[in-house]
Amino acid sequence: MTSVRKLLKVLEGEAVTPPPIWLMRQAGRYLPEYRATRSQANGFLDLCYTPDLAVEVTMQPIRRFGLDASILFSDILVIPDALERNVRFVEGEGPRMDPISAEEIANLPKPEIARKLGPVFETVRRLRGDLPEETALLGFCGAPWTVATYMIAGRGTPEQAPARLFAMNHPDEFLKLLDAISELSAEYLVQQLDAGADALQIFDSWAGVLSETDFDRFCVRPMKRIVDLVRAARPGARIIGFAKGAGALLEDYRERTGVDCVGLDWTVPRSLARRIQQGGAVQGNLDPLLMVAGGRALDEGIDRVMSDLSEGPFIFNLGHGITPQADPENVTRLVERVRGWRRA
Ligand code: 1CP
Repeated sequence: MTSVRKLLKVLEGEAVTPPPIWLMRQAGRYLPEYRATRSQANGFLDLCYTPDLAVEVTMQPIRRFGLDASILFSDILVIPDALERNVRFVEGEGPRMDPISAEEIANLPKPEIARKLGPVFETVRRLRGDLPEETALLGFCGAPWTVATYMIAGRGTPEQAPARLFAMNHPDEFLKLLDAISELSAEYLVQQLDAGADALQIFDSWAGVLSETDFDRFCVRPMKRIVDLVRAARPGARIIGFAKGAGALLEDYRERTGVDCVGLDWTVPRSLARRIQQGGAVQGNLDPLLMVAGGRALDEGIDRVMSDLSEGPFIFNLGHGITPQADPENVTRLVERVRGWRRA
């Protein structure tokens, strides 16, 4: 099926000029209109679970910048929330939850996703109605490894020592936890597709702290399991896999996980990026700090990414989420430059 949505053409392996563009974390604190809507919610999770507000913040960057894709406003930590881990967001500190023990993993609840996360699916349904015809709508979830790091530590930690140590001390329970998250996440993604999401992204933000063996066991296999489960339920589902910091281990990530598109962070060398692109679509990989710096540094960064990757199937994005310090004017500048770009 050919689509008016450029991002979907790229996910089918087509090179589109100019490439579709969207930004990870495009709805967020760098936008004054986000901060205004956020202040109407009773905390961050309430924002995620109130369709009126979640639709509004999802639409904000689309209205302001006319991006080619919109990403559902939610968070990867709604899965631990569905698993009753007492998830909360502490102002100025980030997410917190009750650290899970090996004993608790044996007795994880089996939440009914349709009911627990019902408001998220309602948000997706409304968004597909409100978005412009040509704007793709992405659903998402966190990859099992990344979600597990928060469930074990109870918070974000710099190198995920608590989760890595837990996997060493309780290998069976740890794999069981990854399995439980995989199954729940696959169900969650299928329901996002049914509610109207055009494609999906799975965020493995902490893939970069693992050895090769652990990357295989904790990132690649669970990612493949989710991809297989989603495609068994909804054949042809389009999926972007983003394993941040995985470096050389990204070489055969597409083949080993089955994702349609490989997300690249800004540290991935161009030679590797181009080899990965030989196999299909890639997404990335501008340094997000350039959205703070702006000016000539930003222009040069954009030209570098375009010159490296714009000839093949490519989705322009940052190499990770946009930060609260970014200047919205730099996003306007970025979108204009990408859309007007010609090889010198
Ligand atoms: O107070 C606020 O407004 C909270 C800031 C915020 C926002 C805007 C959080 C807390 N989450 C989100 C939204 C969000 N998170 C989206 C949808 C919005 C969009 O992209 O436009 C998405 C896709 C995420 C995904 C997410 N949440 C990831 C994976 C991507 C990434 O950036 O690595 C991760 C690791 C999280 C956990 C999380 N949620 C929020 C924070 C501050 C964090 C990171 C905490 C940490 O590691 O310390």
